[in-house]
Amino acid sequence: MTSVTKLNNSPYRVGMVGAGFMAKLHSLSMRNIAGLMDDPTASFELVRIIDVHEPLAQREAERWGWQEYGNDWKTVTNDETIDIVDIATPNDSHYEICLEAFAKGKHVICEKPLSTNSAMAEIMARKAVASGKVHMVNFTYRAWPAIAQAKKIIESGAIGKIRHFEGHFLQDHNNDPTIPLQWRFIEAKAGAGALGDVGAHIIDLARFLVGEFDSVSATMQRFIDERPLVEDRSQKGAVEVDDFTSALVKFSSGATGTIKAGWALPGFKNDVFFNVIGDKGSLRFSWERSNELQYFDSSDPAVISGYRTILMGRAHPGAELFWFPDLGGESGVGVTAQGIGYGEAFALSFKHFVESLKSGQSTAPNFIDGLRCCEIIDAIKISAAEEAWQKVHLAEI
Ligand code: SOE
Repeated sequence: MTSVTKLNNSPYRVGMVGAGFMAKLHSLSMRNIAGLMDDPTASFELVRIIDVHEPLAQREAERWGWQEYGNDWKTVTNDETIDIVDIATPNDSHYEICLEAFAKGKHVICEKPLSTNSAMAEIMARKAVASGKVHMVNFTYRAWPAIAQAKKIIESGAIGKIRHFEGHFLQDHNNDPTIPLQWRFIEAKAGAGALGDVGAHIIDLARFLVGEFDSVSATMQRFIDERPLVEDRSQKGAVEVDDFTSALVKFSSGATGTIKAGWALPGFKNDVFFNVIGDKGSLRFSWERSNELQYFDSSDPAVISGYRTILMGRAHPGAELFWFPDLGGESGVGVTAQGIGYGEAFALSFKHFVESLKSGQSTAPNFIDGLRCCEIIDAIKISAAEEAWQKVHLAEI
């Protein structure tokens, strides 16, 4: 006898605002995370997607199975049946949408950077905390297995007291001067250029792995001053933001660091890189070999002293969601490492979000982390403008 049963689960109902590139990655993650986590309670219902350019919203709805699309984000925040507002719009619009979402009792996930400046981010973080709802800023890379494993090794004390953090996030795509003057090049809309777009991630990772920033000394450069206008490519308009920012860092712990953020540096396709150097060992990571973590242990005998490469697989945080099953061996050594990539990174970020939703605690990178990142970006901008060390102001939340 055949049988067909209708599933009776109650997924989290999501409304997404912003149907650009990030919508693809968020949709992919939300559609797949319950299956990957093997947890039916981790499922999302893609209710409505909004974009001011409605055809974009329609396109994503048709491709990813959003039930409805539109052009007014208030149809998401005002909808009582929606649990979660997912925001992936230009940075200057995060503030208004987030505040309205919290006012209407929604959980919120917001793309980075949280806002264009720390004054607005502070208000957003206060509202998020006061709302009692789950809030997350999508600092994707924290959940990445090699990076989560690096954090575990640091916490275990294996590399000892951290002396120095060297980190960068470098890309080269914006070295193409024919790329038009979209919102990321306008300061009022983006807050910062490479510093806000990719620098936000390396700042977050520096905080995640080492701790709070005390002060910064920075330089900012722009390589391409004008770009074709989006509306009329025969005309040009001024780029207002950085193409490359580098900063010396003093952490509150006494450790020092360097961070660099660039998006017009030939040869760097998408390199999230760090080297965390402690007094007993070191850790090294590069997105160009993103399934590997390099670990150096000073206590190794001299004849085998050197970095070892740990290939990420089922034994490492998050990687166990993917591909080959646990075969039940007891040693834990016979695990597979088939490899994962950028799409899976977002799925892992949504795993963090689901865990927060289920516990009711905003344990994943939250709006306070988003605020701290904006405070550091502001300090870097001031330091570069004044050509002086700048203390990072940490608002009390
Ligand atoms: C584009 O520079 C971009 O997609 C960023 O916006 C992301 O945050 C980063 O993960 C990769 O590069």
